[in-house]
Amino acid sequence: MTPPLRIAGLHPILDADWLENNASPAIRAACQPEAVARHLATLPIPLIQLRAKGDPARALAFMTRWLEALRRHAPGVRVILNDRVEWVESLGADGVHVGQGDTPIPECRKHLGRGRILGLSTHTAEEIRQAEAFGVDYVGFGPVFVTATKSDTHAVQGVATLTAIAAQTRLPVVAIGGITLERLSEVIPCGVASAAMISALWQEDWAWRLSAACRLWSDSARS
Ligand code: TZP
Ligand code: MG
Repeated sequence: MTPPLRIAGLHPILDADWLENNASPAIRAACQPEAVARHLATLPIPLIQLRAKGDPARALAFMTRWLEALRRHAPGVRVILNDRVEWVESLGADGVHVGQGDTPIPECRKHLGRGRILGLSTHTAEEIRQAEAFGVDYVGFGPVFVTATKSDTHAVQGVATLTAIAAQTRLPVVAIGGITLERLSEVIPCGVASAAMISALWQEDWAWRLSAACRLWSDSARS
């Protein structure tokens, strides 16, 4: 039987550009797959996304390395790939997250079958309506705040738009873009299922940051 789709909570993205190029040497040294995977296994994190733009050989090496560590040390965490739907089967990933200009959704679904997760980046209410018709499992929406991690982003949406979008759609919404631990406290009350984070998570003290972000989610669920 297909396991129920659990995506609620923190949605960490392991981004090759950040982890291998942009972060400081100290951060790069600190963010090692085995240690990260072991810590993830102790947290209520349902899924993690691997993102590697550019050179396919480098992207494949990055995704393979992280997937191996995650499968070995955090087998309960589902792993989805950004863009690379064609590698989901061969790498044994749990799904894919695509953007508006990537492999079309019907084609992705054909690759994935029903049991795997399919997420789509959206930036407008119209794109979300289309996503509902396509039958994706969740929509990413953003950038909520200014971000330096992705240069070709759409206009900043803000929390008021995020709240309106989350109220309008039956799909789980994953907020993304410029979300720090402080801002996570503003994003969670917007009615989103999840929040994706890159640069504010993967710092030297990533273990503390992951735990703190999870605490914010669980505190909000209790209140
Ligand atoms: N898509 C929209 S904004 C963004 C992506 C991949 C980057 C998010 O990174 P950060 O560091 O959490 O702002
Ligand atoms: Mg993409």
